[in-house]
Amino acid sequence: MALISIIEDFHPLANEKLLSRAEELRPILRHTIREPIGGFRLKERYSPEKDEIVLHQLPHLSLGKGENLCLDFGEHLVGYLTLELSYTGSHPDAPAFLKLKFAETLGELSENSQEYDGWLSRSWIQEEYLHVDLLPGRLVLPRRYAFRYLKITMMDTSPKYKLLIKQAECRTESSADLSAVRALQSGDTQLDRIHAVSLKTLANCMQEEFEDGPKRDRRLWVGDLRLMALTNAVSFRHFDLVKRCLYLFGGSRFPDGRVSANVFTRPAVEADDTFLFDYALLYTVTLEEYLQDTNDSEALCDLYDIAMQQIEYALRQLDESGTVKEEAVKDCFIDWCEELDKTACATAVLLYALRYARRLARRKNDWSQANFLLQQYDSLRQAAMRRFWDEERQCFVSNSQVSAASQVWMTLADAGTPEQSGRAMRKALSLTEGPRMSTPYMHHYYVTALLRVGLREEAEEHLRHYWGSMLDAGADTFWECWDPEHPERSPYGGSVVNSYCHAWSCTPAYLIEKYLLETINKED
Ligand code: RAM
Repeated sequence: MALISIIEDFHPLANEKLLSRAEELRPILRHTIREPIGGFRLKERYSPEKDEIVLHQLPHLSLGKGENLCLDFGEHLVGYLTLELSYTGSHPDAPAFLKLKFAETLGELSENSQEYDGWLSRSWIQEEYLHVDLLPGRLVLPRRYAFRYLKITMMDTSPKYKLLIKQAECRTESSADLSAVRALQSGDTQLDRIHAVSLKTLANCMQEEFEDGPKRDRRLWVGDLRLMALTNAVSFRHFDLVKRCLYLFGGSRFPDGRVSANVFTRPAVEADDTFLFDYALLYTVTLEEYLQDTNDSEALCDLYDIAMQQIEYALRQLDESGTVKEEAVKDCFIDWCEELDKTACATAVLLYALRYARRLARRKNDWSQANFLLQQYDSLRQAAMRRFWDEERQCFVSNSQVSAASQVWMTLADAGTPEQSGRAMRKALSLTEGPRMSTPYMHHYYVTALLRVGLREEAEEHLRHYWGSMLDAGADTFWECWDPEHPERSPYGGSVVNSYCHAWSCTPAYLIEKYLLETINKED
C-alpha cells in the first residue's frame, strides 16, 4: 500500500499568527560529542560476518582499495560526523574515493542497497560517495545522520598509499535532555530496559519538532505526535514542543481547513498534500490531552476552532448506514497492512475523537457544541453497533473481516458495552489468522485496548513480548515496523529504508508509567 498523494496546485492555508507563535516556541538544541567504542571489518562487502577491532587499533588500521572499516559508536546517535583522515605510504598521488554508509542497526550495515526496489525513495538510504583530495585532512559532513554504525569503504586509492582514520566523532543533536529524566529502576531488568530504550527513542526523535524518525521521514506527522506527546508527558515534560507542533499543524493546513497528515518545516513551514482521515482526528485528541496536562488557555483559544473543524469534516463523511463512507475510509492509515479492512476502524476513530472533542467543548464552555457532539456520538455509536457488531461471533466485523485492529479501535471508542468490548478483545487475543499488526503504532493501541477492558496481565505480556523481542533482535532504539514472526517485513518494499528509531514506538515508557508501574511495584 503506497501512501503517495500528489495534489496539483496545492496551496496550503497559512495562518501567520499561529506560525509566528510556533516560531517563538522553537526549542534550543543540545549537543554532545560521541566517539566510537570499537570497530570491525565486514569479511565481505555484504556479509554480516566480521572481524572485531579494538579501539586503540582503529587509528592505525589502513584501508586499501576494496577494504572496509566499520566504526561502532556504541549507541544510536543523531548528529553530524567529522573524520580526521591521514595516510600511510607515499604521498597520495590520487584522491581517496570513499563510500560512507551510516546504519542504525547491524543488519542495515550489511544490506546491499542496490537491491532495494521499493516505492519509497532510495535517497533515504544513508550513503555517501566522496572524493577526498587532500590528506591529511578533516572531513566534516554537512548532513545530519541517525546511526550507531558507520561503514567506511575505500572504493579506490592508488597503489602508493592507504587511508587512515585517525579520529571520528559525532556531534549529537536533540532538544531533549535524557540525563534529566529518571531511569526506571523497578528491579525487573526487561521492563527497565524497555523503558530506557523507549525514552532514548523519543529523545532521538525530539529535534526542533517531534520527528517521526531522525533517519526518515525526519518530519512531523500527527499520528506520531500524539504518541510522542503521551510519552513526553510522563518523561521530558517538554510541553512547549508539543505546543509548537500543534501550532505548526494549525498554521499550515489544507485549503478547506483540514489538518494535513504531516508538515514540512524547512525551508519554510508547509503542510504536505497528504490527508489521513484518522490522523486529522487525532489532532483534536492531541490538543485535548495537551490541555489536560497544561491548562494552556492561549492554545485552547487559538486552536479550538481548528480542532472542531476536523470533527465536523469527518462527520460529513457518513453514508446512509450512518458510518464512515468508503471514500473516506480510503484515507485512513491505522496500520501498515495491505489486507486490513479499515471500515470499522475509521468509524471507531471518529467515535473516539468525538469523546475528546466533547471534553474540549466543555473546557471552552461551549455547551451547545458539547451537546451537539454528544448527540453525534450517540447516533454514530448506534450506527457502528448496527453495522459492525456481530452478535453471533461476539466481535466486530468489518466487511466480513475480523481483525485485531477493528476490535482495538471499537474498544477504545467504547462502541459497545464493557462486556462487549471485553469479548471483542478476547477475540483479538485469540486471532491466529487474518491481517497481522505490523507497527508499534498499532501495537500501542492494542495494549491500551487490552488495558481498557481490564486485561492487565495480557497487556503487560504483550508489551514485554512485542517490544522485548525487538530488544532481543538487537534494537538500541525501537523500530518503525516490527513483526516478530516476519522480521524482514517492510511497508516500503525493502527494510533498508525502514526507520530504526521511530517515534511511534516510544510508548512503552508511557504504558509502564501510567498503567503498569503501580501493580509491578505492588508485586515486589
Ligand atoms: C510513514 C512514517 C510516519 C507515519 C506515516 C503514516 O511514512 O513512518 O511515521 O506516521 O507513514
